[in-house]
Amino acid sequence: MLRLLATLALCATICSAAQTRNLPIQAIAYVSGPEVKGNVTFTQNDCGQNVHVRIQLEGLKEGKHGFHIHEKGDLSNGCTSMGGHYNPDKVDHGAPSDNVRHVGDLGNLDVNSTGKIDITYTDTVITLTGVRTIIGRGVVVHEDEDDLGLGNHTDSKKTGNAGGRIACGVIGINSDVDEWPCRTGGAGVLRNSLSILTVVVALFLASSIN
Ligand SMILES: *[C@@H]1O[C@H](CO)[C@@H](O)[C@H](O)[C@H]1NC(C)=O
Ligand SMILES: *[C@@H]1O[C@H](CO)[C@@H](O)[C@H](O)[C@H]1NC(C)=O
Ligand SMILES: *[C@@H]1O[C@H](CO)[C@@H](O)[C@H](O)[C@H]1NC(C)=O
Ligand SMILES: [Cu+2]
Ligand SMILES: [Zn+2]
Repeated sequence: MLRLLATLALCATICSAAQTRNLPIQAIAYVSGPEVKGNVTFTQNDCGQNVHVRIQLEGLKEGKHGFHIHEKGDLSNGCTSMGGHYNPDKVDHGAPSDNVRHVGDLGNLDVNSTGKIDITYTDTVITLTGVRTIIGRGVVVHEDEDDLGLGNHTDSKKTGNAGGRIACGVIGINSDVDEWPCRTGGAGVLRNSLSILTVVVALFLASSIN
């Protein structure tokens, strides 16, 4: 009886762990403005891993355009109501590769004469899971180049002085899952390993009773 229970518990643990690992964690933002249209998709293969960002936009002016995750998914006043750059650490604005940067600092989109862009890159700071998930927040495309905190304008260390907001969208879930994985980040992983430990102990007890 004990052995049966232990086997069932082991299966349940392995099955739920496998489910968590197999699923690609995905999010999408439909981005639009008076001229710009397109989408941005975010893919994270597992909790704690880097996020791959694919940007497919058209209707842009040639040149560099600041591209950020802003705090809010609030479109009540267009892109203006999305708040500032998502910056939970309250640090200075920077480049995506800087150690000191806003979480939302994704740099510039470098658009060619076609006005279209289709690029995929990987960011090591943003995440779709845990307490700092970017889901529900905003994606904003700016009129001008983000100076990455290096300009001499007073806004340089706050916004990169990237000018107006020409397009934006809200980041939403795009995975077929009933429960969002690793919502609590590290704690979920810890809970999984604890339940595996419990099963191992149960198996050990069951075999020593027989
Ligand atoms: C995103 O935009 C591209 C280019 O317009 C389009 O081909 C693609 O179907 C869009 N993706 C989704 C999920 O709508
Ligand atoms: C312009 O960028 C688009 C999208 O990134 C790309 O498909 C196209 O080949 C580029 N065109 C030129 C002329 O570089
Ligand atoms: C600093 O600002 C001035 C005035 O706006 C500008 O002319 C100059 O090129 C800027 N210098 C740098 C290094 O960005
Ligand atoms: Cu911005
Ligand atoms: Zn910033």
